Amino acid sequence: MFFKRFLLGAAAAAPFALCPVQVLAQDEEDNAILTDVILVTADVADGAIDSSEPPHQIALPADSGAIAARMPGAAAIGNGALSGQLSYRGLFGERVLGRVNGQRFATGGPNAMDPPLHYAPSILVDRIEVARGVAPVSQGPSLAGAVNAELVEVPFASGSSPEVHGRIGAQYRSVDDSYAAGGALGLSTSNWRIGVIASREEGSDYEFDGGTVGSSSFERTNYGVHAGMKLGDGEIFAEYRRNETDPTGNPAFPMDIQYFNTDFLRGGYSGQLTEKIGLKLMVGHVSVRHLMDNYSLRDPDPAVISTRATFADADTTTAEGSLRFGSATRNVSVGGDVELVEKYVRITNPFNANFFVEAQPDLTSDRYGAFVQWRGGAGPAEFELGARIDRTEQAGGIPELGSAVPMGPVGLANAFAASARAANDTTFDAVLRLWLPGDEVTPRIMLARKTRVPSLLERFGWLPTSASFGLADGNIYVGNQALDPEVAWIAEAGFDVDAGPVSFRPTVFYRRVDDYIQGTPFDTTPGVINTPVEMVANMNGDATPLMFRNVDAELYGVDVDFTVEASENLLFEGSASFVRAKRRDIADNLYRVPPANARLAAIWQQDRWSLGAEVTAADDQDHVSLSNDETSSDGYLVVGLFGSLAVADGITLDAGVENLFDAYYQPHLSGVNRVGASDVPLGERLPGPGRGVWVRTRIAF
Ligand SMILES: [Cu+2]
Repeated sequence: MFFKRFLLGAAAAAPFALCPVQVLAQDEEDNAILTDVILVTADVADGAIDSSEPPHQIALPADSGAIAARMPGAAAIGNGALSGQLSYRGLFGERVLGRVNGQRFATGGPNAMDPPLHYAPSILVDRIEVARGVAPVSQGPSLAGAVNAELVEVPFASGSSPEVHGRIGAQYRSVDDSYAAGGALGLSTSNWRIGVIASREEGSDYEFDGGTVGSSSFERTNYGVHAGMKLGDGEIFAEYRRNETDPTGNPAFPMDIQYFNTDFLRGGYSGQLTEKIGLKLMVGHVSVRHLMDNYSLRDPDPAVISTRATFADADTTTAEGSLRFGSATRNVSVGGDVELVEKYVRITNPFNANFFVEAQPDLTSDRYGAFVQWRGGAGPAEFELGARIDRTEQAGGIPELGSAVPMGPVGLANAFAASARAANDTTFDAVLRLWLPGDEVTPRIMLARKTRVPSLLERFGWLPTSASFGLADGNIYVGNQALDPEVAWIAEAGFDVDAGPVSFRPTVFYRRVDDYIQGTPFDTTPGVINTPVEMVANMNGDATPLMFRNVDAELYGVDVDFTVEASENLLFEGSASFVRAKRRDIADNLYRVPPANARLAAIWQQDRWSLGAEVTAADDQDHVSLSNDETSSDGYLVVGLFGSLAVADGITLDAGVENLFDAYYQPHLSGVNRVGASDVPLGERLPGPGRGVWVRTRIAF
């Protein structure tokens, strides 16, 4: 389709082929229906993958979630330069599954300072895959959507002689005086491959029309090694990768990142055992070590007694395997997966060794799952039908507290120690997709039941704190061991038009979430401090704490993306999204739901260069959550300019101007400022970046 022409024209046929070794042929063939793929630093699209390529149009944000947020139905939750979450059709947090190189893992920060895509620096991302609607059951549990970032890798050699491969990118962006550099380099033959990846990013506090946003700087290093060897009709692969995030601001949180030292290890096999039997195996381990505090990066310093440094660890061990019987488009897959998670959080005061609190004392969550998925056809219709079952067993340890901790928290810790500290759930998911492949129009429907087991924090957060996986609403939350899993009933319908110069893909959806987990007033007398939880919360600055409880919600909306090839040289491309999200049990809206928004780009292209402009617009958002004290926001319109030049074979130069008119705008999903020393007032929604220029080069060989 047209995207690919634009892509190839602009990139001048750079030779670095995609290497989808972890993707079986089936996934490629069905990809256009099941998955949206955004190429990020990839230069040549796989023929079978329907892909779009926004990064010619924007400065690569350090946060690759912000790239995924350009897809229809998606939006970016802003909690810091490296802490962005993907909102999909009105839901975010742990309701949207995030993976890197197909690997599931638990993030470390109790406030999601490291959401999954924290570990996918844009400069290292080959492509981002966003499941259209919901993910197939074969990808494991995920309530409301799934995103996977594939990092650059060295491919097998195309010929019989050894080859050196490299893909390197570098960018400068003026609005935060940031640079990013990184890539992959390695050696391969047609039978084996070995490569290293590395990246370094650094940026200062970003500017807007009105000054500088305090505590918004960032710093991150990644490096790793990967290897693969052909075995039969498949590949054995292994990878080690390390992420070192250095001091990075989180203006929407009470603390900033001091470090994330995170190791990723994975290995496995993917291939065909016989012509009709495919096998996928993967084992992995991820270990997160994290420190955050409320004084190193931000000013003014807190009082000595309220100075905090919090350590958080998360370890995840995964194993998954599946067999596929049949051909690429007519088959049955069966598989099983195990995900073992351990979490630990310890709050300290660096000025007082006797003040420490184990807010998450050795929490564990062990999940065992199995699925069956049938890919078939019935007359003119194609379908995918899958079901899965998961057993999750969660438990919490006994918190230790220092001698300087006041009686209030000590009492809550004792009460938690005396409680059950354990919960088990069995959940069932099912997904049916049906589509009628046509020459120009492909109608499609999807029906799903999806579940989400409460997080360890939602269940075992015994200490009232602001930790809430990044809600950043200023409320103090406490966990609830009686929570039930969320159950979403999902229906969507749409069609894909691919008619010569025009493509057009609208979808309408409805999502009914039973037992939706939401913070609700702790007791029936909110504001009257008559319980130990309210006393401790009040000491921490919130006299009206919320407790995670099961409520009921519904979401509906419509989104679309399109391209129009107006002439040989002129392309229009864009997307638009609308979602409405409400509680069903009371008259309130869901929290942090994007307003109606749209994006439209016009691109003029020649063989070796292209120039364009992009407009991003959002409506006011007045449907805000009273439960989360959310404020409404105004609409805005932001314009950017961009250009791309194929300098030589494999060398591309991109440049642009962001926010051309230096508009002051506050994206609704941006957090609220909590940093005193900032040109943004306390409590004000954080503005988007002001005017700036950026330049980027990519080299592939
Ligand atoms: Cu943190």
